[in-house]
Amino acid sequence: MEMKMKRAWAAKCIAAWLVSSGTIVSATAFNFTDFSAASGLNLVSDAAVVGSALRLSSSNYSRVGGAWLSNLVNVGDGFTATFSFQITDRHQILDNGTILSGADVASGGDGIAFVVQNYSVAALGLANSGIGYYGIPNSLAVEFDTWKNQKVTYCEPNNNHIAVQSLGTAANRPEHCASTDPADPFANPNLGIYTPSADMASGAIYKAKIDYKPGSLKVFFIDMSNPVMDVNVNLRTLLSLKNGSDAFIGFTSSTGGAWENHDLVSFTFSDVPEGNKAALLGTGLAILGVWLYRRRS
Ligand SMILES: [Ca+2]
Ligand SMILES: [Ca+2]
Repeated sequence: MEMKMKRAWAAKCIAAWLVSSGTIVSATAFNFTDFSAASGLNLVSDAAVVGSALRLSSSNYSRVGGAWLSNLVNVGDGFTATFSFQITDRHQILDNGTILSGADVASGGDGIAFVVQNYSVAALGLANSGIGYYGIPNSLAVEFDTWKNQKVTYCEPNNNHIAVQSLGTAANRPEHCASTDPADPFANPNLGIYTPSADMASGAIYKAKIDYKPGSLKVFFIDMSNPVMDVNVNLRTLLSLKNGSDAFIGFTSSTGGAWENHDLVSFTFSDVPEGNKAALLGTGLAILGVWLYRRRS
């Protein structure tokens, strides 16, 4: 066998082994370094491209918007989604009607959510406290919440928290505890909650990452090496996924009686989670090493 053919054969063997081993079944990747060309995204309601950013909801009273990858993606075997966001131009209306802006605003609202759902490519939940995911059935949301809702059953810790929320195939909800109100009963939708030290609505650009493998959904914020949460969840059993593995992924956002711009600055997605990529590379290099060793000897 000639050297070129041998190399091609070896590459095919490695690729075939990786696929048959289940280490990698497919590789779907999206990379939005900015949103000046937001093709492949389905924008809903208030969401719009503004400059090079994707403004999920604008700095106006009670808005709601969403953006979804136009096609279903494989989430069942794991994925990594990395994104950055910027929240600016906070406002707040007082009970007497006075509108505060700039440094007078203690807190804008209501935040941004990364959402996995198998409901609709045009899915959108409620504005105000709902961050755009409240009411979306068959979904899991990672909210970046910038407004403390006062209703006691919301169990909001503060105006600056990250939380993982799901009620399985039922309509999602933003509360962080189970309601004891018999007129408003629901199971506890909160799967994990964390308060970062950085003010998420400071106007700075913040980076976040969701790294999921069955049994482990890790949330990273600012520090891309150490997760702020690691939630034990299996999307295949929690949700009803298309063909057992597929869902829509995207973002939702809302404002209410306090408002601000919620801009998505960048977004990358791969249906091969980072851990598997490292294992994939290591295994591929090991096989290549063995093949090269045998060829030389
Ligand atoms: Ca919340
Ligand atoms: Ca809130």
